[in-house]
Amino acid sequence: MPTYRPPRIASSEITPRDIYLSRRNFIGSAAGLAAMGLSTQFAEATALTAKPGAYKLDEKVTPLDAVTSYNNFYEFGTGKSDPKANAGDFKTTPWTVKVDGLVGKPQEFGIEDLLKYPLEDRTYRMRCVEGWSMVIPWIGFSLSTILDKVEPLGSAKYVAFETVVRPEEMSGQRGLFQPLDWPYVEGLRLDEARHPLTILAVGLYGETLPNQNGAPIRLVVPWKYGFKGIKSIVRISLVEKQPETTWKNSNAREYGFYSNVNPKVDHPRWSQATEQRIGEGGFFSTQNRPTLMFNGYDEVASLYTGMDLKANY
Ligand SMILES: Nc1nc2c(c(=O)[nH]1)N[C@H]1C(S)=C(S)[C@@H](COP(=O)(O)O)O[C@H]1N2
Ligand SMILES: [Mo]
Repeated sequence: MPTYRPPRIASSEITPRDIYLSRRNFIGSAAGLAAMGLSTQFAEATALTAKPGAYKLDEKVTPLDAVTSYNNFYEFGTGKSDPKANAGDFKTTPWTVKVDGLVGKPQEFGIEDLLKYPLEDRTYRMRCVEGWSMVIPWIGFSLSTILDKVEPLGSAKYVAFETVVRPEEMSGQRGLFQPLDWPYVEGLRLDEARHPLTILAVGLYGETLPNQNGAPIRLVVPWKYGFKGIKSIVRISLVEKQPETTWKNSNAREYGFYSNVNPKVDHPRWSQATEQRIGEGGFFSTQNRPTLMFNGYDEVASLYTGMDLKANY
């Protein structure tokens, strides 16, 4: 695992959230922000209106600061603080998501249209395969909303996802050391993709996604390890065979296709029985909670009836 380095904080990032929010209300323009010495990226954060989701969680949400400063997004570097430090100039408009493959009506969706979908607040427990967890108030809509629009054919059995490749803007995609093959790819079985818990997130904490969290649109599958939640998606394809996935390609012994959170199946190099909830007891406290089967989302168990979840890790 990459070791933790203290965040390199740009001056544009030290504006407290409340000041930023109040300024945003009366400074409409990027020019105005630039005049105040603030990065224009702040001009792009937009408030989103979401109705309360069906999935309320009675757990303390992770502080916004931790959600946006302790990330995995290897396109911007392998350190936890790299995404926040390096994703500021990533351009998330214009943006389109192509949905193709085994569908009756392939379509390209503009992000501006996707942001108009009826959005829901989906506060989910999230668990990284590395052993840390957060509770994140996502804003998004069911992935099945989009799947319905393109009309999957009977032959479609899986959904494949792809992240943008843009070395000009993504520092982790430049240089000699390439930690992963690009594009970052992920996949779900069609029934997992259609499960009502599976969402495409476009925001968190009431606003559009920060770049480091996968702007402008990313997958969230709360009963699976965090790496299934592919960020900055440009393509979704309906396919017949189990698609390739980045971490399985990188190390198939350690990372499988399913990657359901499972306290009984250890990672070859560490236990998965417990986890460290970020923001509780400090970043460096020992793992402080038992990990729950399916991350506590028992309602997905029926998707795996009759499957050996040790063999299908
Ligand atoms: N494209 C892309 N998506 C990605 C990753 C990545 O490196 N690249 N990291 C994954 C991992 S390991 C985790 S734990 C989550 C972290 O999401 P968060 O930063 O929003 O908490 O993003 C996932 N999605
Ligand atoms: Mo992760």
